[in-house]
Amino acid sequence: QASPAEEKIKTLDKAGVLHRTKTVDKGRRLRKKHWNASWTVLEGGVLTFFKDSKTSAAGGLRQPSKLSTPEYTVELKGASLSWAPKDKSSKKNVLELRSRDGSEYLIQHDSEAIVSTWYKAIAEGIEELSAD
Ligand code: I3S
Repeated sequence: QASPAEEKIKTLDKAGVLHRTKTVDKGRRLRKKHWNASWTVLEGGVLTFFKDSKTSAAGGLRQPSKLSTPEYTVELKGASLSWAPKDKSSKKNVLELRSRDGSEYLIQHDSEAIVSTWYKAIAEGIEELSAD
């Protein structure tokens, strides 16, 4: 039987296409940003960025195709999330996610509504996983 925390985490599950780039790899700042549109899945407190955005909506939360390989996975436990400061990117609606292992990602979408929904789900996931 799932615990209340596990049940709460499930309600936060989410998938969609976002722009993202990795800026720090385990404490080491990367020299260049490479923004990519990426199929992104939040499931069970883990955020997965797939290599590309080619997806079938029918795939739902699941990995849409065996050809689509996860590029980065971020465990929300011990992570932190904020709106990125202006000096991190000239783009609008940018989130900054720091993982427990010291990696950082920028996450962006031109729609503020879409980014806000992700912000909420990720922030609540972090909170839920840090409570115990
Ligand atoms: O931090 P930077 O260098 O201003 O980031 C920009 C670069 O990654 C740029 O790539 P090129 O150096 O190949 O042009 C990207 O095209 C820009 O999108 C990056 O800046 P923003 O402000 O969009 O994150």
